[in-house]
Amino acid sequence: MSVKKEYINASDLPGITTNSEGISSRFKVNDLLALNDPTKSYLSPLAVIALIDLNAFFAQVEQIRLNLSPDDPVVCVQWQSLIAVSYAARKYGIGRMDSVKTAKEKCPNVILAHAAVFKHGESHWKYVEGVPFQAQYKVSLDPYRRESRKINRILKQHCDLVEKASVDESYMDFGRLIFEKLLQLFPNILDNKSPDEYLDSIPKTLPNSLMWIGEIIKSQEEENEIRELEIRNSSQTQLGGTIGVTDWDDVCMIIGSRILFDIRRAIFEELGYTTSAGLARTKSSAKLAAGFRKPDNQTIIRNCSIANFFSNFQINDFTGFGGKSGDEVVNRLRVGPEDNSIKFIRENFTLEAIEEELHEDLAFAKRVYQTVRGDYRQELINRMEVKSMMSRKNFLVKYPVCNLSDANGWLQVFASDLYGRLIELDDQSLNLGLSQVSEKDKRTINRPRTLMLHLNLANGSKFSKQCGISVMKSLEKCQEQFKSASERLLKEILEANTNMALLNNGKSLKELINSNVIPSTINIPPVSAMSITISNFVKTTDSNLIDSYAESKDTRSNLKREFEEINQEVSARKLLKENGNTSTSQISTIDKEYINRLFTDFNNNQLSNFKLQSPELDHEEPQKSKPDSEYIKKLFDEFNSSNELAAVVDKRPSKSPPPPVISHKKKGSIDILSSLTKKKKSDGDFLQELIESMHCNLCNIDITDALEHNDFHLAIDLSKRING
Ligand code: DCP
Ligand code: CA
Repeated sequence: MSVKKEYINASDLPGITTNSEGISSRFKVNDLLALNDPTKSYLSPLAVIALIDLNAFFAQVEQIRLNLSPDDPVVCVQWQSLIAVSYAARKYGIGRMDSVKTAKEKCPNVILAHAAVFKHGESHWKYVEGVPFQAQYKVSLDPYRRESRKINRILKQHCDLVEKASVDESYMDFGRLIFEKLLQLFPNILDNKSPDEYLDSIPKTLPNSLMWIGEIIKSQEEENEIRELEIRNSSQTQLGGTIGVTDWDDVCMIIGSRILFDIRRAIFEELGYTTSAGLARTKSSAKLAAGFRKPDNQTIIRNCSIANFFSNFQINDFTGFGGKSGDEVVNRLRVGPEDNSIKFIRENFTLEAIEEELHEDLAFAKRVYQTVRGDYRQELINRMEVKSMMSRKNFLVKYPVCNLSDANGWLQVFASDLYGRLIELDDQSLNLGLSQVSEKDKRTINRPRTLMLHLNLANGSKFSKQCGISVMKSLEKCQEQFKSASERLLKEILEANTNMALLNNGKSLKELINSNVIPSTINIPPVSAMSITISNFVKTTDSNLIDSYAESKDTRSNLKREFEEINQEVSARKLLKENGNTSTSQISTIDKEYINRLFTDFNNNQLSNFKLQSPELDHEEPQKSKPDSEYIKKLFDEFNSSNELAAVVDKRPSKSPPPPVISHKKKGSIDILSSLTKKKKSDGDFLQELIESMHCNLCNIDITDALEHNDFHLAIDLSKRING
């Protein structure tokens, strides 16, 4: 039933008459109680699982964004291809296989809405007029993910157990909602009964608040009955009549059909999207049901109608049987070309017989047996198991990437794209509605530990290189790390595998970088495709993660390398100044702003340290020395304020008088820089001393993390060199 239609007020109708006469219930008290337990409800014979699927999802998002009507023939476009086709456009025979050109031929008024895009070098996607130039842009799916999150939020407001199956599909387990409603409508249902006892049969007439909503699939017997009635010229109504309600499983489905409609209606009213949905005992049946009457409808499969409903499908239509595995089952179980594979297997094979045929995989054999009966029970998973994420672009043959700056610009785009997808992953992990998951588990987040860069050159050679990356809570920091790590890998691949000197007047990549040549003038062999893949995800609770540049050896060495690069920048800057060149435009990437950001991040970490230490948030967080953190925070405050002044000074016109001397020392504050003028031991000795004594003589404080404190001094040293 369409969410745009008002449903008939069930209270105005007579209660549904059931066919329970003389039939005792097949269900036990335990089956009903299981509904109230999210870890068991999917196994109950009374289970009610829904699947909601958005209609022509990307096209609907674009239609609503552009303030168009559902009757406008909108298609969502990526370059010259269609990625989603609205139902209004489908009326013209347009499908996903069409191109922009053929779609226009079929419907000259077709509305082409191009997906949002990242521009080369930018970290934010945007919508652009017309079709963007493919060589300069990469499509972003962020807007659809964002809408998907809004939809899922609504689902979770209504239902405690939601599994997001794809960008526009979610399963829901209605167990608790149905249990509650059953007890409300039938308050005596559990009276004086032990868990192993059978439930009473359902009443002859159901309360008149209960009515079926949607397309209720009939059983074979019901269809036969209809045919007979038609022959006798009787009229049929969609309500009651031939839709048998014989036991509590049917009552559960009636209640579920209303819950499902209310959720679909909420999505429509709050966001404007129409959906198609299915309701059945298992996920796989609900999935088939959702696709049965599209768009804007819901299909309900009572247990008695499973077999009849399945006659519309073949085994290959079930999730997991689509490819070779479905064909294998058909071949191994000798399904004839004329047979309906589901019916054939159900009627000709016992479980033992299937196990015999598929003996090398007994679990799969059992799955086949259960699937053809609509009884393959799968638990709803409330989070996606991510193994890896890739962001990639194939460059047009005419426009390969030919210089380092161009390549780095795409790495920026990939890093931003992955960042957007990690936000979505966090959102899923942190907003779980699963009541069986403990509060602590609900805060589990996923972070990648490995980054791999793939590089395809136009001459056909392919290279890839990976590196470890630090696990950090801040996704912004992850994004920065993706960018810096992939840029580094790119340089390493180029250095090791290509003859950069040949393309750059005899200079190696190292020489070019060291002499601060502008990256856009550093030629690289033409690149035809490039991607970043993040993988090796680790699960951790968000409170366990305190980002720190001293967190791992990896980060520490990254930091050191970055500092070295900064040093090179500084020397170059000095050199330029000494040579009377005041222009800083040749000095690339890492500069004071970057260092400032490092410091700000460090500062924020210190703050988040404090927050995470609050007992109500996490008792297990190892306690850090508060005075130490406070002291370090103070130092950074001072650094920041002095640096702000320095930044102002830097912006002066080139001919203005020299800047006033700025004192870093504030009244009552600790003089960091003067403390650092005390001769510090060599870095290695200093760290060793910190580790042994857990005390810093320079700051005169006890420390809890020697590595972190050492890096703090590294940073201060650096700041002194840059600002001093
Ligand atoms: N999608 C895509 N490329 C594909 C398949 C899908 O980009 N090959 C995107 C666009 C779709 C969205 O995923 O809008 C959801 O995919 P569906 O298969 O659910 O298709 P639609 O939602 O577009 O249509 P339907 O109403 O048939 O579900
Ligand atoms: Ca869809």
